[in-house]
Amino acid sequence: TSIRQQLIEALSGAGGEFLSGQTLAEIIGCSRTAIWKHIEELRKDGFVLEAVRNKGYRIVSTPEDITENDILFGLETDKFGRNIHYYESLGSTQKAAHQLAYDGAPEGTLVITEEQTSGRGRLGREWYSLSGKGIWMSLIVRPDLPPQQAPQFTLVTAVAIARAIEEITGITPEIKWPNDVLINGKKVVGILTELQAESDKISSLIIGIGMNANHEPNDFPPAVEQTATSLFIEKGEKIPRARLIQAFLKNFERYYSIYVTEGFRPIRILWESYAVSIGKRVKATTVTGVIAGRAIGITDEGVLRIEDDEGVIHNIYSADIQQT
Ligand code: BTX
Repeated sequence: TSIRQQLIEALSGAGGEFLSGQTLAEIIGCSRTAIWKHIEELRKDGFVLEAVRNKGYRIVSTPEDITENDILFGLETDKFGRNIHYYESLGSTQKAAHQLAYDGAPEGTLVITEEQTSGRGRLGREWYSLSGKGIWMSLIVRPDLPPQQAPQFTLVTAVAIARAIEEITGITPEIKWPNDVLINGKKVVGILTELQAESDKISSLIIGIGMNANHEPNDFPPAVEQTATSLFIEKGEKIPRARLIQAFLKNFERYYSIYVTEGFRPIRILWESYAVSIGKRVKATTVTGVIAGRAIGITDEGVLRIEDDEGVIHNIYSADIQQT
């Protein structure tokens, strides 16, 4: 076995305790410089390793780990992600979260899985959720708001995701109304917001997020290989998924609180700073037909505005958008 592999095994076997560079060098039978070099390599590959002088190294998480403890360690939120349901495999985290919400799970509850066997997108579409490569999760939110405001949460979520991706990878993604996050024009994240409502009040929102984190190019099925990408493909380095989840939860908590206290406007401004289609010609396919024109922005309600060639402004509540 390689030094790298032995190093991973030694650190993982230490059960979260520190091991000094000297000890590691002795166990593995190499120089301390070699240990140090491999520690740096592991960091680049998404391992989170804590180094403390006089104590040595300790493994905090591997790029593979997204269990409850991996997410809780270093999580900076008060509420979001504090209650985690982790599964190795699920049909859909949406389905599991709906049931939990129905049974009274508190706001901030997160359902997360390594793999989805029937991950879903909007309108019954499929969401490919390969095992171990992505972040497939659903968040339960219980805002004290009327159901009409539910779609705005897709935009709040998109902004929180864009920020988290920036923080973790240094790449600034683009947002495509209403629910796609793109890098270099390819889809890296999809968002699905579903509602449980009483007559005039949201009882819970189930916000589903699918992030392609560590996929390699041939991990995508032919149906999406031209249109999908992953953070690993774009960045060239493995993504520590737990860190990305933490960054998302922190940003979501922050923007959610801004939204609830100050309204949608500040979110709209942030959202527009990431938006790709604004100012461009687009084609919106809605359930009632196709509208072509220039996307001029979103309203304070989060509704997309398109000005057609006659100068008529259309408010788009739900559609698929293509840039033309
Ligand atoms: P959407 O309807 O906007 O996009 C779905 C479309 O995106 C598919 O028809 C396909 O063309 C493409 N697609 C499918 N899988 C991928 C992928 N992995 N990467 C890029 N493109 C893809 C978007 O719906 C909302 C997706 C939400 C997914 C999350 S995962 C956790 C939660 N559980 C669940 O079942 N869904 C949500």
